[in-house]
Parts: sequence; structure tokens; C-alpha cells
Amino acid sequence: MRDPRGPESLEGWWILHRMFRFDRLLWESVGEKRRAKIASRTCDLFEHMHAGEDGDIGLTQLVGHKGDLMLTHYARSYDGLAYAQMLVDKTDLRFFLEPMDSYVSVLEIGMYDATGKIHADLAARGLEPGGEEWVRAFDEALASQAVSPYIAPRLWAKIPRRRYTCFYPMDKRRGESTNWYMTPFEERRKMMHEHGLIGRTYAGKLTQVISGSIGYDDFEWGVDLYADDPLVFKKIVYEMRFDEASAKYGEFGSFWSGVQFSPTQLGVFLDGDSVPALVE
Ligand code: 76R
Repeated sequence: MRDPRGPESLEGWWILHRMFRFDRLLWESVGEKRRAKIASRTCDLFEHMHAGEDGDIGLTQLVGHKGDLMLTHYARSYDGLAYAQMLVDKTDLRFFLEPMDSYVSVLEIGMYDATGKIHADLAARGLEPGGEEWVRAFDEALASQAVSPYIAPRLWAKIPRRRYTCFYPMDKRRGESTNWYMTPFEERRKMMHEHGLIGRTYAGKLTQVISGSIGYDDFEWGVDLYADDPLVFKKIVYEMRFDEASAKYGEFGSFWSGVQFSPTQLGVFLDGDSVPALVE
């Protein structure tokens, strides 16, 4: 980024969340044979989307009135997301699914700390911030981060297979006096560092996937949380409300939470039985 006020980020999977209401009454009015055919064809499609290295699909039975089923698509490109959307819309299951909401984003790893270190290093080398040489040296330093063994696998990790999922979009406030984007870089870096420290105390209990949506959707980020115990969502989201980055600057959209199940178990969901634990 030419502007030294911005932190860099590295991007991975393109992500599309789709929330649907499932018309169970209509589904049950259809003959058993047709239902079985639709279920097995859609199941094949979802299994295909889940297998392989070019994408993934996550299925969540939503709890609450906002919707019944959330599909989380991962694709290597934006075009791939468009295609995944089309494939689902072409199934006969679509007759029974009413879109309630959706969210488009791209997985990102924010690089506040790394950006800060690179800035300090370039300043020590006497390069003029934002100048041509500065930008070249910055890009080089950042490219080495993208292939680091800590970062690279996280950009392309498949959807965490944990039972409980929680998704919500959020913004950083842009008020007249409290404005994240007018706050000096170093202060933002410190706040994000604190944020990361709190996050790390949940290591093992939670997997978070942060995706950026500036330019694609109505909020600035999508937050996906995955855990083996749904209480963990309440604990971390509450704890983070006290953290400056969220307390002062966080603004939130709708929350969607539910139980994740395997693509192979779609038939169980459609039959109206309780969705079994994840199997690979
Ligand atoms: O990616 C990293 O692990 C590096 C440190 C880190 C960054 C840059 C990090 C760590 N997060 C980062 C960025 Mn996060 N995160 C959230 C929420 O509800 C709320 O109040 C906030 C929602 C949670 C629960 C969460 C969890 N994080 C971001 C960003 C981008 C902001 C920007 O760039 O300005 C947002 C919007 C955001 C929101 N974060 C962690 C966690 C957890 C659990 C960690 C530790 C991960 C780990 O170290 O394993």
C-alpha cells in the first residue's frame, strides 16, 4: 500500500455466506421419490464442492427465526464464488430455499504488527515514506510474509470442521470524533496487538476466520467463529466488548449461529431429523 497509514493484509479464499429459509411444508408435500432424488443430487454437488483443493462448502443449521440453513462457500477466485452460487441455484432444492441474506468477503490476515516493523525498518534505511523506493522495498518485505510457514497455511485452510458456527459482519466506527481511520497507525497497531493477545487466550477452544468485505458488501469485515462448545462464542464476544478495538470502534451487523453438519448428512436435515455430529 502506497499510503503508509494503512496496514497491509494478505488475502486467501473468497468467501460467500448464504442464508436461506427452508420451506419444509412445501418439501413435505412433494412425493418421496422426487425428494430422494433432489436430496441425493444436491448431496453429490455439496460433497464435490467440499472435496478437492479448489474450494469448500460448510453447512450450518441455523438456530432462530432468521433462517434455517447457511451455506458457506470458499473459492480460489471471485469467479469461482459466482460459479458456486450458480451451481446451487441450478439445483431443484432451490425451489424450497428462500434467500434471507448473504455476505461476500475474502479471507484476510491483517498485518498491523508486520507492517509496523517494516515501516520502522524502512525509516531506519532512510527511505522516504510513500516514495518509489519505499514502495518497492515494502512490497518485497511483504511478499516474504505471504510465504511464511505461519501465514501461508492459514490463507488456504479449509472450513474448520467444528460443531458450532457463528457468523457476523462488523465495521470499525467512522464517527465525527471517534473514527478508526483517522486514528494514528501506531495507536491502531497497539489496539490490534491487544486484540490479538485476548484472542490468543482462546487458543484451542475457538477457530476464527476474519474476512475483509470493503468493496463487496455492506460491512467492512466478516467474522466466522467455530467452536466445539457454543458457550465459547458468548465468552469471547463479550470479553472483546471491553477491548478498546471493539469497545470504542466496533459496530456489528446481524449474528447468525447454528450447528454445523457434514455435506453427506444433507438428507438428514431435509428429513427434519436432528443433524448428526460432523463426519469427514
Ligand atoms: O490474524 C491473527 O491471528 C493476527 C492477530 C489478529 C488480527 C490482525 C487477530 C487475532 N484478529 C485480527 C484482526 Mn481478530 N477477531 C475479531 C472478532 O466481536 C468482536 O468484538 C470482534 C470479532 C473476534 C471474536 C476475533 C477473534 N479481528 C481482526 C479484524 C480486522 C481488523 C483490522 O484490520 O482493523 C477484525 C474485524 C477482527 C475481529 N482475533 C484474533 C480473534 C482471535 C481469537 C484471535 C487470536 C487468533 C490466534 O492467535 O490464534
